[in-house]
Amino acid sequence: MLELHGFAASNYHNKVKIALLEKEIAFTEVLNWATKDEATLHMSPLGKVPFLKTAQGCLSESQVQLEYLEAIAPQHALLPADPFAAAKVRELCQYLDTHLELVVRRLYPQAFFGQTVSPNLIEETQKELGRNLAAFARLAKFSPYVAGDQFTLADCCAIVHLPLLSLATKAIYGSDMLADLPVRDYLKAMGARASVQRVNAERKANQELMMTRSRG
Ligand SMILES: N[C@@H](CCC(=O)N[C@@H](CS)C(=O)NCC(=O)O)C(=O)O
Repeated sequence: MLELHGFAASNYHNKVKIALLEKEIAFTEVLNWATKDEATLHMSPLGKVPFLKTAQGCLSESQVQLEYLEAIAPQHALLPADPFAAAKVRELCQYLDTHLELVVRRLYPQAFFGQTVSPNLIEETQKELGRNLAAFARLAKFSPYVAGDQFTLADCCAIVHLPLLSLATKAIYGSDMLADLPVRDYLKAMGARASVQRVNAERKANQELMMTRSRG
């Protein structure tokens, strides 16, 4: 059986977990806090989570894992059959992961972990996010799914990244940089899905465990 290694408070872990649940693929979760021990680096060379352990070996990088799941289990397709429409979904995934999440991630130490981020970086990040969000807004459909009328891999990314973008920008800039997009309604609708309900419940439990760990 497939093993998903990581922790349930991680947005990238949850991106893959939503896809596994939506596709009804059997899997077990193995807790790994993104440690850098030799055994983990053997499975995920940067020590990042999630990584997926298969009968043939391990795969790091969440997007690679989603593509693998789509290839081995075509049921409950998360990519449209039309090659161009599928490429548009992949384009949205890349905007969400690379141009939004990876940029806003610089703010997490201050927004969520009581550390500080340099004022220069805070200013630079605001400019970059402004530009990248305007670009994302040109691609995102929210009708009702992020790529259009089908639940896709892009929703697996949007459901886990957009709440962090709202929270972090509110904490650092005093206003939600996603406020002009229909993100709240979108997330509310996605929150009705069984996959998302399970992921959110397990995320909350794992966040509490994280707090206990950091105190101890
Ligand atoms: N590009 C990676 C990003 C994964 C990632 O950044 N995971 C975080 C947890 S949310 C992590 O492992 N952080 C620890 C580290 O970067 O060493 C992916 O898509 O899987």
